[in-house]
Amino acid sequence: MMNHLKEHLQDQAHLNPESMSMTERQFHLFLAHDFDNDLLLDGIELMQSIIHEEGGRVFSDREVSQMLDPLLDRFDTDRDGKLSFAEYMMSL
Ligand SMILES: [Ca+2]
Ligand SMILES: [Ca+2]
Repeated sequence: MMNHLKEHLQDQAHLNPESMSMTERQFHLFLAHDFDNDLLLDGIELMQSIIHEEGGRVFSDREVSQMLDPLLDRFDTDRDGKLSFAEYMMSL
């Protein structure tokens, strides 16, 4: 697990965001929030990405479900409760 993470970060160090396509940048953004590396963003990971965008403010459970439920309802097309990269792309 740690080795995998180190390898991933090493790969990242060689990347130049300036030369990436929009899709590549979005894919790295997606990977940055996929903490368990299963290539799916679950509710917790999505929440982390929303908190990050909102500057780290704390949300109540109610606010969390108000934000996540419509998101998953609209973009989780295969209804597994997680967003794949293809589903995530549609939500941007
Ligand atoms: Ca994940
Ligand atoms: Ca899904």
